Amino acid sequence: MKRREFLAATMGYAGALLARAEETIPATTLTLPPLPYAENALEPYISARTMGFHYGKHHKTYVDNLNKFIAGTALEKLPLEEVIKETASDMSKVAVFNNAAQTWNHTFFWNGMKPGGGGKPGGDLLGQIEKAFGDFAGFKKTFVETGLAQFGSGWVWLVMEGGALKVVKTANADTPLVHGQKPLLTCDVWEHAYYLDYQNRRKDFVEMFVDHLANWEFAAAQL
Ligand code: MN3
Repeated sequence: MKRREFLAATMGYAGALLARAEETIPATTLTLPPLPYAENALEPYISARTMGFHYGKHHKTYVDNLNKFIAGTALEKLPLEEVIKETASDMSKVAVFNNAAQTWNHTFFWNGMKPGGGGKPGGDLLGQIEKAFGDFAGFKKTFVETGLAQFGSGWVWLVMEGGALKVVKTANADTPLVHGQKPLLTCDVWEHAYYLDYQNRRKDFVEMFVDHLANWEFAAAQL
């Protein structure tokens, strides 16, 4: 599909799409985005060794593969989010989708953590969490249980859908972006995210994410 055909096929949100397409770096020049902190900045909760593999190898490979797959196709002119939406329901492009979505999911994950993060958010976001989950402890319980309930590789997310916050899980590369949900925060529950530091203890890893690393300012900024 040519770029103009794609735009024509998506006239429903063409205004926003065109505006964003002009602002966003085209996927042709997609490079591994820099981490928002040093590789050792999340220690002792996530080791520099894990970050070295997870960011430096796993995330980089998704970016490299994506660039390889879209080179010379109509997709290389599109911003990353549009590549994801364009390929989400096309089984012939599942490898492109997987690498595009994993590229996006990881960048979102890194930005959703910070040294000295975790604990309760403030302001309007806390109010929204209390409305959806009763209290912050209710949110944490739901987030951890949902992360544990994801059988095999995937992600646990805090999302906004239909004006309410929800916790959802996705398998493998799947992302709320293609399910009409607005992601606020995510924790990677693929084994590569925690195995070097937590071995099989996924529950400890997700609890640690909420208690010590969640970047609530980033989450609030998504609202
Ligand atoms: Mn990962």
